[in-house]
Amino acid sequence: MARELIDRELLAAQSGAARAEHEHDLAALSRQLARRGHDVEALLARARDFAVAIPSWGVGTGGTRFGRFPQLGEPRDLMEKLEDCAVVQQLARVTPRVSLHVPWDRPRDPSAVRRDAADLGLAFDAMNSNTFEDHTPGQRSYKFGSLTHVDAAVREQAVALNLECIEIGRALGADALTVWIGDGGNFPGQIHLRRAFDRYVDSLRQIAAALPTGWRLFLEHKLCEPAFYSTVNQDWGSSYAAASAVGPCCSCLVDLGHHAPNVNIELIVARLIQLGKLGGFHFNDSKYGDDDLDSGSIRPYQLFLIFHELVSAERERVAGFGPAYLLDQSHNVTDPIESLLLSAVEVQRAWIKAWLVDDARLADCQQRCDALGATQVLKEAYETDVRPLLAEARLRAGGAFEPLAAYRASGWRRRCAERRPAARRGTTGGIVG
Ligand SMILES: [Mn+2]
Repeated sequence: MARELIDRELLAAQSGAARAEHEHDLAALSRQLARRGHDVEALLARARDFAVAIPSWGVGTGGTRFGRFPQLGEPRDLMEKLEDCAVVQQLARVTPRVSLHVPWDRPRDPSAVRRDAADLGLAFDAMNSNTFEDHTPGQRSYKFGSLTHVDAAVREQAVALNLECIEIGRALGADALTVWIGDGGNFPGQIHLRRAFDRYVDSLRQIAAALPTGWRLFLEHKLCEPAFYSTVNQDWGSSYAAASAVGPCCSCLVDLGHHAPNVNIELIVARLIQLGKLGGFHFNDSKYGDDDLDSGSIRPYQLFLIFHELVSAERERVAGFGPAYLLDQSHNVTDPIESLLLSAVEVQRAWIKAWLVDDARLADCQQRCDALGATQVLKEAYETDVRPLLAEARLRAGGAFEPLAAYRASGWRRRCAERRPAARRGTTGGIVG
């Protein structure tokens, strides 16, 4: 039984007060879904089985290059970050795993961290290597690249950090490594576009060779930033080419904020599924670029359409399909726990709604070239209010009826402000790939 940081009595009081209305709403939704051929118990099982990981950097206040506005009670070290992750998991019951970023969170004793996390009901998701900034004085600089640097010694150092991530991840019980590099050029001619990509693949092969059996290597592409003229892995095509060259253990990770405005991301998702190279997701939302806004805060329909592709692959039991899900957001003006609670539920909502799509009717509309009929099938699923279903799934799992309200009532942040008085060091968070 996991150690719970929020008082159970508080959750029980909240759900108790709402019980009668909730049961009424759930019964109405069940009847509506039954008319459409859906079994609520089966959907509750889907909701229960869905999980999205939390990044260790996500519980600290983020920022931009203009500044950061830390809040009271921020986590100051890995253990405190795990506590905040555990609060999110206790209330929303969608986020049982944490993804670590090295060296921002380099556990001195990974086995002890694993035990502490398990005590809080948490396990570990994909490891993330950071070779997009310099962290150790005296080390070779990543200013002009890491895995693709022209200097072999810099590449070796960057590969070595990834191998360290794998070792830490083994001890933590993780089974994947995500590689995002900031490598690229700020000027035409600065880097040799083809040679840099060759060096990227070569370095990745060295990392892949060190992967334990069953581990996966995810490549994260990004259109631009920090290199603003060209990036080595800039799009899903480059990512696919690199993953294919590295081998079966390697696949592509889609971060929703890493595309040009108006790009059809669900189409990219479909292509990568088709090609057997969809490894995972970094969920967030964006208006202009890599904004790292909260998932579903601006374009919830896009999120649903992406999940429609994912659920479609799941229904068809596409071989080897099993993407890893992570929230990758920067919480600049909110309490990160509040953002993570709402975002986790938002992603779970998109997942459940995608299961409401009437696949047979959609296929029939497509066959008859009925464009409006087809799009209405999707809208019908998307417009279904599944809040009672998600609340029921949370309640059955021991979570909160309304996670945000429960969190605010718990006074967790206020207590943290007392228990975590002065930051020993700047909490890491903010701009991540
Ligand atoms: Mn990302």
